[in-house]
Amino acid sequence: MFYLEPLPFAYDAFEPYIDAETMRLHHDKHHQTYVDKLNELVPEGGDLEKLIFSENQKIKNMAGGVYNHNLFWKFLERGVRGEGLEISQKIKDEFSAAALSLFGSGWVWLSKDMEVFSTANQDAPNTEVVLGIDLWEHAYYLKYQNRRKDYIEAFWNLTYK
Ligand code: MN3
Repeated sequence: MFYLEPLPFAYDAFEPYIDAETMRLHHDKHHQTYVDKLNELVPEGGDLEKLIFSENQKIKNMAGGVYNHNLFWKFLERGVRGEGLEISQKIKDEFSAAALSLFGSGWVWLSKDMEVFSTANQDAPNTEVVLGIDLWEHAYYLKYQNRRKDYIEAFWNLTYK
């Protein structure tokens, strides 16, 4: 069985940048759905870090959805603890530009080696990452509607110096 880990901070921890309602839906509904569907597909359970690279596209999608969100909450939690990541303005600009130009739904990540890259849909990063932004509309639509740029700008206010 796969389980949804509790959100490691209060739903309103990032008001006004991310509203509590968005956070609640994102964690309790969207993330939960990935967990539930992964359990349906792989009832015997397994190693999430292997399933994210499954050749079965449905399993890969759901495992990635679980894994990516686990990372996302962890990165945000770091900010709640006041341990925001120190990164240069150049990297921030590069990350923001990649996030703004990503077509459709997906993620932009920053690797341990300060390389910015994106993944489509719920494809998981294939290297160790220190930061990621969820660019699915469910991450920001209630508050920002189509204004992805405003969400990306707000993201830097959350946690990162
Ligand atoms: Mn999401």
